[in-house]
Amino acid sequence: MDYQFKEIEQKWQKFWADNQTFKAESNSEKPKYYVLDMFPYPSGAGLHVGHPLGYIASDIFSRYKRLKGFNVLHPMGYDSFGLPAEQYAIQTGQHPAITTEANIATYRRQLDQIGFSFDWSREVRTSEPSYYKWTQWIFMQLFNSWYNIETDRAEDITTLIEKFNASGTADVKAVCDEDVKSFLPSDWATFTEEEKQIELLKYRMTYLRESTVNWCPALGTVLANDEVKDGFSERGGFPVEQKKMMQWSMRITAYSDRLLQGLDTIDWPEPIKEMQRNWIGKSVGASVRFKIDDLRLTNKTLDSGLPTPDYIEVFTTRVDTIFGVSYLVLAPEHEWVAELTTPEQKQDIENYIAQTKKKSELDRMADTKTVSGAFTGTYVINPVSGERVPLWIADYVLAGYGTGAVMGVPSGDQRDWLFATHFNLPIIQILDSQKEIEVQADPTKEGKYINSGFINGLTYKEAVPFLNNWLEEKNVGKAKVNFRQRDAIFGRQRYWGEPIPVYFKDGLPYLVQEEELPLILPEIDKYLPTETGEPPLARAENWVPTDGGHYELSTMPGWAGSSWYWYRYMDAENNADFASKEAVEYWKDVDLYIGGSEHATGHLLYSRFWNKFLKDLGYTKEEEPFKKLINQGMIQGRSNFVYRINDADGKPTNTYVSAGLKKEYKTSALHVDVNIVENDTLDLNKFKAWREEYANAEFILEGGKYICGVEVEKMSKSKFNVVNPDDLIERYGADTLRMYEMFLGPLEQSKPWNTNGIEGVFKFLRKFWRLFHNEAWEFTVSDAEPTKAELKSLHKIIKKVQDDIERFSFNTSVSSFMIAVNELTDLKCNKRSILQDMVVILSPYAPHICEELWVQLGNDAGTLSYTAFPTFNPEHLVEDEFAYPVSINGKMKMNLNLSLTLPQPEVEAILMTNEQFQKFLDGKAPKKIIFVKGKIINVVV
Ligand code: ANZ
Repeated sequence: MDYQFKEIEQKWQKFWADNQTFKAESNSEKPKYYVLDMFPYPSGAGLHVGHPLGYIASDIFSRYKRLKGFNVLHPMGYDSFGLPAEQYAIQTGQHPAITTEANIATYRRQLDQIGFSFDWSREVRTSEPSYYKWTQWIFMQLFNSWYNIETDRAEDITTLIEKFNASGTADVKAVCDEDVKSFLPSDWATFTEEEKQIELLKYRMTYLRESTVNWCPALGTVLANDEVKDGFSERGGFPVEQKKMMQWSMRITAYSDRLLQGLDTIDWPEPIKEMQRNWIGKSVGASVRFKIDDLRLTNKTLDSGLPTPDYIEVFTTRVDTIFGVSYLVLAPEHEWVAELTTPEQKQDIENYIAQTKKKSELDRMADTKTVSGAFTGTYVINPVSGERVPLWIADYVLAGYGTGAVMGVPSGDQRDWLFATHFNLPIIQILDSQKEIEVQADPTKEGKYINSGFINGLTYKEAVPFLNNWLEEKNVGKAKVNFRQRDAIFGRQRYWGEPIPVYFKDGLPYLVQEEELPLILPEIDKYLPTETGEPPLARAENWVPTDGGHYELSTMPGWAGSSWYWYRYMDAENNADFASKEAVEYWKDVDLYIGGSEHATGHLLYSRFWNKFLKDLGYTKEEEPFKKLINQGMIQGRSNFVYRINDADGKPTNTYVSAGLKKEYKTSALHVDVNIVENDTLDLNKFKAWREEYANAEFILEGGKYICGVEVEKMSKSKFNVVNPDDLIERYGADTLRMYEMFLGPLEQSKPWNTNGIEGVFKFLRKFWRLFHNEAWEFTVSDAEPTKAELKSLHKIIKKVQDDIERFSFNTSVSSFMIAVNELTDLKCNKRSILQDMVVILSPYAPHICEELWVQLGNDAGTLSYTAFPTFNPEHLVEDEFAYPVSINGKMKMNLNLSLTLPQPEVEAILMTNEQFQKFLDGKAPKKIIFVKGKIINVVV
């Protein structure tokens, strides 16, 4: 029979499903291998050809590893909470669960068609209560934990309470809020339960904090930064305000250092590691306190309830420049600005603050040229030099970084230099090697300090530790490490997410009882905030905690469910645990993770954080969750265009000119649906039928054809360049699609989709099928011994594919398969022993056709998934003949083809009977014949 891909593919997909062929064993003697794909958000649009790229690669690897004797876990699921389903619900009233269910069904159908070897018995959906029960459970563990700096790990909150009982805050070293109290054990004993809870909340790994959010009153919701453009909502264009709200936060900063260190132990793409390093942003420097001079405001408390400040603390990475400080700057939002402004300067400062409110933080960071600021009227004292310097505010200082205050060193920093020059502030030269003011000086290359009091004559390396010690001794500062990373906000005022398992009583948060989990997302009538601006969950009726009070109304953010899902796959059905101890011990971590790079500082950072946390509490084993990561490139769209001719007035006509002739006309390029174009040739009838406006279109053709223009763009509906895998599978089959997607180029590279070459891959598979069939398409293989040439072809491809897959170079194997099949076709090879091994080698790429041939070869029991990958034998690649250069008295005379197995006496015998050689000898007898096997024959006469 000819290659009937449709029947074959359906048959094997059914076989795999019926027999649960890819179900990973929970207990196995085999070594484990865990291959994970980033699970998809099931959107309404379904899959396009770009989506499966990574899945195909991971599937090839999984199938290969099974053949190599591993117990492979290769699961799939859905990240099914999220905004699109909720937006759709708002517009249509359709419950997001229903939309989600329908979308998942489409995804599943599409995934099944591609023939993935997923273990569907372990499927997870983050929006299912049986799953989010454990997301909520992890939240509870976080709430019940604190970070102990001494042990450098998260611990149960009870160990903190024990410390409070035993010695108060004296030996507590924690990552916690800044406003924690200092107290003695006797104080703690007198705290009311409420006071204790307030204090403990400042230490918990998840805690409530007032944070600024983008609030859009018209939409009644909080928006993410990327949903806001220039102060307006991206959707609808409504004004967005900054609003302070109490929000749940995750103390990810406790792990900043471990998140950095871990990067050195994992095999991830360097750019992703670098993005995480920058995001965490570790800076080694010092904090220094500048005393406020002329303190007019004694014995007063600020509106915020804090006592009047008597110093400003700055964070600097260049404490060595402290003698060059000529002013201090606060961020305009700094909490003490109003208090520290003198009456004379009040107007200036207020005007300036009003002006900066218009700029976003990003704009402020990006702008390195504009100089602006205002003087508070107040002065501070440099603790090291004793100099009195003015205190300014300026928007180049960000409130959220360091201490929100900097010391201005015009001779050390470009920005400070601009600022000082603009406002006529002194510039103090501090290094002897500076001929003029050298901005952004590299301290390690610079000379010795001058005008710098007691560090005069020291170098940078000497000055920094010296100053740090000095500051600490005098209690005016100390060495400090600062991180750019902030704690992560953990909550949004939306419906379609995990309810946070917390209720409030008397204004304080309490966890629900563990037995109450999952705390089910309640039904509501409308998916919008209430009229008073409360989140949608406020609409839920009869949703009241057993203890009274009210439940938390925000839900978890999109990243909650995906921050631990790889553990659930290890033991997806467990009702008593997020995964059993045994399962976690066996599967440990993900060996290979494939997914997009857009998750660099989101999912991939949060997952590492939760992983470390779960390990600290002893629930899991590994410090890092994903040993190796590969980012697959984006598949871009390949758009096609038609060229509509415009008349002399620029008005559109109804005539379309082929791309090669368009220069002669005035035209407009219009996107045309790539599905009615083949090899860049437009199907004219389909075009006319495509849209009403083209029904009467006329064409100017070249060579009888209409050739379309081409451009590479993002794959998107609006560009009519979306290629759907379903159509290609219908036409060529999944095996062709799988191989073709790999053939497009290196996995990590972004590349345009181009269907033009798919035919070639299809032909290859048909040619492969042909090897097993005679002219009449009857299955015929021979049991004869393979020839040397056949064995050589086979072993070449065994080695190549093995090496390629181990290097994750999937594209290069495809062309090697083609070469091998061509060679075997030329050799007219239909030997069972060769073809059977070929079937196994090709099966990770094109599993359906290979399964079918495997059975036809007589392996009646079915699937080849667990057979062994053929062993490479280098002997078959060894060349058995060699063209020996023959030289006489050191001069090369001729070549002689000889078997490499021949020993010297035989070589000599053959040589002496060779006519050509006899001619060169010219009657002389050789005195000596030097023979080096596989290299040379040297004759001395
Ligand atoms: C004095 C100085 C002299 C500085 C010098 C630099 C060079 P990174 O590496 O990013 O941590 N800074 C501190 N807090 C700031 C804030 N909230 N907004 C804007 N700038 C801030 O850089 C830390 C340096 O950035 C600090 O060291 C401080 O300027 C500034 F020759 O202090 B430096």
